[in-house]
Amino acid sequence: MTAPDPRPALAAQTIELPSWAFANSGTRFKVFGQPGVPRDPYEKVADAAQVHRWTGVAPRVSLHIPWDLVDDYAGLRRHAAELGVSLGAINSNVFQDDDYMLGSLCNPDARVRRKAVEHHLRCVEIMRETGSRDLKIWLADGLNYPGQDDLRARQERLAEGLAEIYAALGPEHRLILEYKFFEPAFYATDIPDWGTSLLHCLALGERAMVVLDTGHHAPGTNIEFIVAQLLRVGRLGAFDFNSRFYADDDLMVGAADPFQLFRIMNEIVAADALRPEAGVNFMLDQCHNIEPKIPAQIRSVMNVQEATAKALLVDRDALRSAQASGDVLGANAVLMDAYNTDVRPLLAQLRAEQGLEADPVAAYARSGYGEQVVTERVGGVQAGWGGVTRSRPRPLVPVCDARYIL
Ligand code: LRH
Ligand code: MN
Repeated sequence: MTAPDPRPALAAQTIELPSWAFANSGTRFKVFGQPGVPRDPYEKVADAAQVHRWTGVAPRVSLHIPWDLVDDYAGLRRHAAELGVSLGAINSNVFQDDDYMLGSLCNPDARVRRKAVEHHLRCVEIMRETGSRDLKIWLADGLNYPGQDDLRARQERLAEGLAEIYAALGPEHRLILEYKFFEPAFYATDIPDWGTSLLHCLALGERAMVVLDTGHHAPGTNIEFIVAQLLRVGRLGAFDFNSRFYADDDLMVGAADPFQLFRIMNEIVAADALRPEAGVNFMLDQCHNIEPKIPAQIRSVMNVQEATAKALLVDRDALRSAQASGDVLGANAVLMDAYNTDVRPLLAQLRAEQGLEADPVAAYARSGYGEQVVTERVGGVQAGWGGVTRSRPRPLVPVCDARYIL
């Protein structure tokens, strides 16, 4: 009783990268700039394409509006295609405008709620230009003090706003709703947990799905249980993968708790939800505050691949019979055997079969792309969580071994 060859499933796996991971990011204490950081969405997409170039499994880049505002989304889409990638989920942003101090879709002020709905309708228009399937909504909405607002009334306002946004989607689109148990609100968050997100998704319709960000749970939460439950009801739309030691640290996925990532991917494989047709969008949502961003994204993609490979090596027949016979230690041992398997040689072999270098991080370092963009990206304003960058597309001249002169 052995597990099937995991390579076909691994070769079919895709991981979507966040444009904002390539820009400057930080904490309330400091945002450190780094040399060569992109100055606009075109350069962010070019950096993301490097991750796909060396891993072969990161063909999509999700955008965040207005961080990735451009005049010509069809042009950005073409730019991405020329680099071998496509544009993924469109993330709305109703958490940085002064009007949203007391909330966006949940705000007591109808004018502000209107503004927030309009922003989402604009994001839906952008999805049509970028060819994106998912509208990803995370709301910072919440309260800092008991009594500040009516908890139930806010849910009614939220449902009303989401319904108008959902109605604007095309049949090819999905609304994916992210929850987070706290921050920036410190007393109550309007979408704090998977249950609240699921309730709103069920009320909206079948193309409304839950986003599970692995950094958005109270310490000690059994995240793989939530994964199993959402898959059971067919409402797990996407992951925002990252890892954390304390709060929403947005560290590299698998860095803080590789065993948790394995347990999550084990539920995915057990539910046969790794297949692209199963509709779960595996995305990263990370910030590389002090580490070089492109290698960190490459490492993160490799961490997901390793956890997935281990999950695919679980001997499901042996597990089922141990579980059925109440063999507690036996069942746990089946899982631990897979987890303790060194899958790096298998993944190196898979990359070789895909015409890729065995070690993507080393291959990227040898490419010289990192040094090249440092010399080229002189002047302009480095991108970050702040201001809007509008820029014209620049002529693209490919040279040998995949490096591009902008
Ligand atoms: C909120 C969040 C959300 C994004 C943002 C970049 O914490 O996880 O997914 O909009 O980070
Ligand atoms: Mn997230």
